[in-house]
Amino acid sequence: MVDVILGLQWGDEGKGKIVDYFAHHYDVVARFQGGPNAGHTLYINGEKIVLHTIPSGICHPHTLNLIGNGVVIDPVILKNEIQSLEARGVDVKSRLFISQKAHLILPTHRALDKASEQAKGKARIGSTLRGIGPAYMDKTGRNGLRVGDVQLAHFDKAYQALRKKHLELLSHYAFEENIGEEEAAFMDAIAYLRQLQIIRAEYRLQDWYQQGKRILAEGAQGSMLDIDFGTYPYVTSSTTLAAGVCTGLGLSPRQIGEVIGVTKAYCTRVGGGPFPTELLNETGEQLRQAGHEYGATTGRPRRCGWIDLVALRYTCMLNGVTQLVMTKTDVLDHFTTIQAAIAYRMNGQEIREMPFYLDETITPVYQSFSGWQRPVAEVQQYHELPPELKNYLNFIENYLQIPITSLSNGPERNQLLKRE
Ligand code: 2SA
Ligand code: MG
Repeated sequence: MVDVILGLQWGDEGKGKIVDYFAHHYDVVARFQGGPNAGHTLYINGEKIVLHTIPSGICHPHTLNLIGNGVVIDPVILKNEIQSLEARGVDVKSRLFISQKAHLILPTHRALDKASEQAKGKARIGSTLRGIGPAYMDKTGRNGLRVGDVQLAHFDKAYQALRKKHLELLSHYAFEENIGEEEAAFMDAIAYLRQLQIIRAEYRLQDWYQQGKRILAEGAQGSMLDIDFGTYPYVTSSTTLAAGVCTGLGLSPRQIGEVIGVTKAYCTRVGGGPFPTELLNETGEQLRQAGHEYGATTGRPRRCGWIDLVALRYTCMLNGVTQLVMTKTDVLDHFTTIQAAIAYRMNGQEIREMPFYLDETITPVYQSFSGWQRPVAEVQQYHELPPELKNYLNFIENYLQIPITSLSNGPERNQLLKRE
């Protein structure tokens, strides 16, 4: 069976660390959606590594790593990422495979992303400006260029045609950008890409599956950023849910096994859009400082708030989550009181379902918990956790009706407690 690890909130749940931790149980780690908008941060022997495109299994020498067809690739970012891993002594090229069917992000996609955000003004999505939206628009609009195209004679012509279309669009936005330099880097990176292992990934994945290789699909962003079920239009442009594993890798639904959902002990969001439990006060700032909540890709400060169980119950349902991993519990160490949203108040009524449109008139209904007020980062066994934390975890498990099987209590690979 193919297991899945994905984020249940608005991204940055700490999936990178969890995938890296679980990776030694797997032979293949595959990314199925998103692109370099993702920032998966790993700490290995005190060294920080941020991955944007390459699966988080890459630091385990025995794993094969696959970038699936559902991913959009910026070849310049991919090249830089490979080179920086190689500089750290990681052997990448023999263990990295790329689907022929993954779409390319062009320099003009990035310009279009900027132009579109600028034109939206206050209503901007707060995109990472990595060209994600425009690249997926070209995919569904049937204009896109795919990785396999770089191996074909028509590539230059097809590139020029798409570039021309984009420049016309940009002129409508009255957006001028000199893409000359970026384009030179892009062409260099395309030449580099041609030397990588570009494969018919859906078949090879099936071979690996038949050979009994253990496969892990790694999600990016978070379920509340899903194009269909997230807080639309403040979402990303891909299917971030478990359903995306099938379309983004070419697997059948019958091949999915465990769905491991990752949630922070609290909640964050970067970019615009509704966030019912957001704390625009001192407490929110405390969470940001204690949790080092700054975007791994863009460095933007993340918005912080309490855990939202209405949203979590929704994303657990949509993903068919079989077990939960809670991260960054140590960030709550110093709080005297901790809160969790258990319902929303909307038009004077309490609801437990995600409304069609989340606006400011919707307010969370909180349940309060006493904090544990001592550091949990050094705790080695689950049963040694403070009773207040256990109480918090039990409440969440009961609410969601899904077990929390691991708890991450610090950034390092070894700071993870398995439930006995
Ligand atoms: P985009 O760039 O078109 O996908 O942006 C659309 C929305 O999706 C959000 N988004 C993210 N939210 C959290 N983390 C993401 N990755 C980086 C990280 C972000 C960063 O790991 O920290 O470094 O800023 C990510 N990627 C996209 C985005 O904020 C928009 O709201
Ligand atoms: Mg991230």
